[in-house]
Amino acid sequence: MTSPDLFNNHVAIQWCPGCPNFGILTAVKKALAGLGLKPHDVCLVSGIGQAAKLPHYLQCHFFNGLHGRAIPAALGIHAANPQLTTLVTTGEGDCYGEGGNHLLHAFRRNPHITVIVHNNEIYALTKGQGSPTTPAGEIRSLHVQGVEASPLNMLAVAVAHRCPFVARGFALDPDALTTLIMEAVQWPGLALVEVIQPCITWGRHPLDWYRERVRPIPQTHDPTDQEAALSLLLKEENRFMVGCFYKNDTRTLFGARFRQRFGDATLALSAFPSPERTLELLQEFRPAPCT
Ligand SMILES: Cc1ncc(C[n+]2csc(CCOP(=O)(O)OP(=O)(O)O)c2C)c(N)n1
Ligand code: SF4
Repeated sequence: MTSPDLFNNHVAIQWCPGCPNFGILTAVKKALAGLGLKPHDVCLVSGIGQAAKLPHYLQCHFFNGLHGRAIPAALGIHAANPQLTTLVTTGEGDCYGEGGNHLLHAFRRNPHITVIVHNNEIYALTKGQGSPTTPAGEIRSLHVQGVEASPLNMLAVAVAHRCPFVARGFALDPDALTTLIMEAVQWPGLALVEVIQPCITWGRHPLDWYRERVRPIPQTHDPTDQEAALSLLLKEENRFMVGCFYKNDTRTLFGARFRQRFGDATLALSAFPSPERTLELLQEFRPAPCT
């Protein structure tokens, strides 16, 4: 165990005061420290959005990419250096909307990375438009007659595709979320942790509305039972149920297949060219001068 304070940095936080994203930030720091990790062991990857700002507020490696493109970047980072603990922090707009395709294919590839999805059911950064999880009928700035499409149930999709670890947490319960993230990071394979993250600025309900609805998965649930996990997730009344729905450690890892093909050494540690060779390589990409 290390100290969560090791992950503190001095960047001014741009979230609204009191935003539940602060609870997720606390949980991520505590989980990394609880696993005995130090900042140089960790790489956080994100796209664009309020959730995607989380890596700015931690002392560790990070890559802030384009909207929706965190997963391919994380996959590349993990392939290049599997010794890094790689996590994606993202909003449901970023990850289920613009980047939904990448998440679906990550279910197939099964890299050992953890994807934490802050689900506030809207695009918060761009001022509260409907997102892939907004309840149908909810009126939003661009959906003046209510959202027509039905919300995406990505945890059910994940279980259907045997994503190795599928869980839901609550941003207002950072202790339980810390435990979930610790287990997710350690789990061999892709881990999807969706977090109920109310938005206090553009959301429709006060925080107590969520506190009254969030409840744990029944203790009798067996998370190794795929059909039982799906059956819980397919019930609309369980959309505020938190805990681990599904676990599976039998699938081949992306990293194992990658190493089988390219050898044991990691790209980052063995294949780094010298600075001189790097300049030569870059030169090859320079456009020829116009004639
Ligand atoms: C290619 C592209 N499309 C759209 C945008 C505008 N945009 C920025 S963030 C965002 C949505 C963020 O929503 P979400 O991922 O749910 O995160 P939140 O802000 O709610 O935490 C959108 C549509 C963009 N930056 N780039
Ligand atoms: S707009 Fe919503 S999600 Fe964004 S920082 Fe404010 S409360 Fe949090």
